[in-house]
Amino acid sequence: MLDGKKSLFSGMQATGTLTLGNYLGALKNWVDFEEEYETFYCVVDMHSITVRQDPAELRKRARSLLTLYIAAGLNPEKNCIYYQSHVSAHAELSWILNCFTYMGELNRMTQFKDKAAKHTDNINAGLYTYPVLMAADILLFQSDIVPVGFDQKQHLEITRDIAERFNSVYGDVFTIPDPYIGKQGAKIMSLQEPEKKMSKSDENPNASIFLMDDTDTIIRKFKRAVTDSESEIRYSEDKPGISNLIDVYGITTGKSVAETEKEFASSGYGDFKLAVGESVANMLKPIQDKYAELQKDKDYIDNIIKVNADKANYYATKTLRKVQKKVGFPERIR
Ligand code: AQP
Repeated sequence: MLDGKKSLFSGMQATGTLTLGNYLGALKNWVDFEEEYETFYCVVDMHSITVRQDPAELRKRARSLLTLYIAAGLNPEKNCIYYQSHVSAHAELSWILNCFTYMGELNRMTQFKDKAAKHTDNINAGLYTYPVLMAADILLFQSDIVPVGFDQKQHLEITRDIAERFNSVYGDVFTIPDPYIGKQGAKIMSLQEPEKKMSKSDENPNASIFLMDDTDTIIRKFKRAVTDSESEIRYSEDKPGISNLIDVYGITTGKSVAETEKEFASSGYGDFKLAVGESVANMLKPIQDKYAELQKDKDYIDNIIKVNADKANYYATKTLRKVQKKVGFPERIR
């Protein structure tokens, strides 16, 4: 709760171009909350450097991601859209929360295990304490809910544990957040390895649909999507490729699994893949057009960055000061 209003935080890393997974699992849901909640949508550039980044590229991607938030429908006057690195309270609270987090808890995090396996030459402490910085992001804004994809559920659980531990020592300092995981699209799978989630940093570009892919590329990637040797369009655990495409088609067209299966009962995989590709391309086109338009207006985006960083700093500092006082840091003399 912030000033008597329910509060929400979410963010994304500027580690690559957003995928259809990021969009359907998280961003698409964000636009529904602006009336009921005080919302904070962050470009988590501090999280991004847990994996080596090219500095110029990171800056470019971060701005592009912030612009994409708006292009996808977030009104920057109603939603606080900002860069994590512009609000130093994220790092300061993260340090304090590190002292309330056990290594045993961090050792269990599957994202750390996955990323450590992928980046064996750079298993840094930041990658290990990533969930603590994420807890700080969320708790700074006294968030009631955090809309994320299914892969982030474990990080939400550790956030709750850290907050409860802190509150049990110092009283009701933090709101305990709940994850908000959409009913559809919570886990979109790779088009090349459908047992694995779609990821923006996947090295195989055919595995992911990027939000800026043009229609031909989208259709080509869906046509090449790995499926199985049968030809029946049926949702089943042993058909992860086709089931993933049925999920995507369902979200983009609003059709249920049964409706999709019926619609394509006498079609082959080729026709179905084409239909999925076309429905995704149609969904993304207006976002791509809006993005292109926004990119031309540098002053408008600069102003959003400035105004919203001030707002985020205001609320974040309020929580941070409270926490600093609780743990025994001396008060500032003005
Ligand atoms: N495949 C997915 N299906 C549904 N939701 C997904 N999300 C990520 N992948 C899928 C959700 O997107 C949001 C952004 O996540 P992030 O940028 O913080 O990092 P991530 O979860 O690690 O996403 P990626 O795409 O896999 O990034 P990289 O490749 O850098 O690790 C989150 O809400 C996430 O749940």
